[in-house]
Amino acid sequence: MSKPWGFNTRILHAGEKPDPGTGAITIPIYQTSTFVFESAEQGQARFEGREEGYVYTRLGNPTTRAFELKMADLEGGEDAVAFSSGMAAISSVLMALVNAGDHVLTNAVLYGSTYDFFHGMISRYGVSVSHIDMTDPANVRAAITPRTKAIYVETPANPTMTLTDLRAVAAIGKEAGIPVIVDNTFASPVLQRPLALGCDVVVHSATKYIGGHGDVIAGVAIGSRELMGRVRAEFLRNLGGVLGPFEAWLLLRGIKTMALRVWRHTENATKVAEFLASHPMVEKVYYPGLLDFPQHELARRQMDGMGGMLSFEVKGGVEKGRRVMNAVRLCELAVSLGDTQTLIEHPASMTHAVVDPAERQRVGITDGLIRLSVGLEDPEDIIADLDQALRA
Ligand code: LCS
Repeated sequence: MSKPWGFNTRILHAGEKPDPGTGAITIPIYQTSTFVFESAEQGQARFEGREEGYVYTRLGNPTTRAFELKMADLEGGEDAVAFSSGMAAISSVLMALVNAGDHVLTNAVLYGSTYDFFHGMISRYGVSVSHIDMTDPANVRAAITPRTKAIYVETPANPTMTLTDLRAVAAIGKEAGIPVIVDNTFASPVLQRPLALGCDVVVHSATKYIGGHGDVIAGVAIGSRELMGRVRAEFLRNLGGVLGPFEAWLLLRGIKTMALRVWRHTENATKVAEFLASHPMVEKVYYPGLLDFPQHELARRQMDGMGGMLSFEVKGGVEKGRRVMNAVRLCELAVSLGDTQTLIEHPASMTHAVVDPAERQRVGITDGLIRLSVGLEDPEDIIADLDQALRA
């Protein structure tokens, strides 16, 4: 038997074949809402799942399917379901796993809307949530109750870069029979593959490093055939957060350079983090690649590289931070991340404004924290821009 393809080969070839009709090397954008049946019997057979084939784009589409198959392959899962956004993927997977009366555990630091989904929304449907410090995996075991039905982890966490030991939490989940869901957005499958570490489901905001060009909003979930089948048949079908074929095509285009981009983002972020760490106006830098990052050893164990995201605090707090964000000329003042360009933003007033201020303080999302998504520019230019902004 021949050796299985490497990751870089699979990025290009998994899930895609030249179009059988025309030989087109890139998959066509099947921009259609519905698919014509050859007979009434065939229509019935497709609805009953007795015959493979497409029915209606909310339930499946060939361009979207190619993206799903590629993501399943790259994350090492049995199947994947694509969504119209990362939030659609996260909410659909969670709703597939819990019922009224159940309990969910999450790590303390989460992307703002994810926090709001757990804290403000899912509780209205009778599901209780505990946000706990997962930097010590023992806290996870201690917080499990007989009603706990899901353990949800974001690592590295947005925006503090706090890590969770995925192998340890996966083992605890396995022992208790509770699925572990990991938001792998910050690392991308280039740098971290949670399923290989024993976790059960991966979710992504594909808006970020997967698309990579700042031109699409999308999400994807990867996991067992059984769970993904349920997620598709109930939550994609009935809640309807479906990815459009054009967006799927943009993702398939973006993903071809994902490894090249993510490694360059990592190289640039390392240089920027080292620069910031030595800058007299900077109080603290949060980047897993720095030797003094408290979880640096864990980062080296579970990630192949440290990624393009970092955050930092300037001396002089919120006011000085605001001056820095208003003084940048190259870095773009914008939320989102993983784009080609460097993006700078203020979590407390932007991405994490929905998080209760006391909770933000408790988990380290301070008012003076600035988040940087380091782009693909020449690193010297990013550094020069930050330097002039810090001195302004
Ligand atoms: N998970 C993480 C870790 C995220 O950072 C985001 C979005 C989402 C999920 C949701 O994905 P979406 O629905 O937007 O595709 N994070 C954003 C951020 O930090 N700035 O703007 C969006």
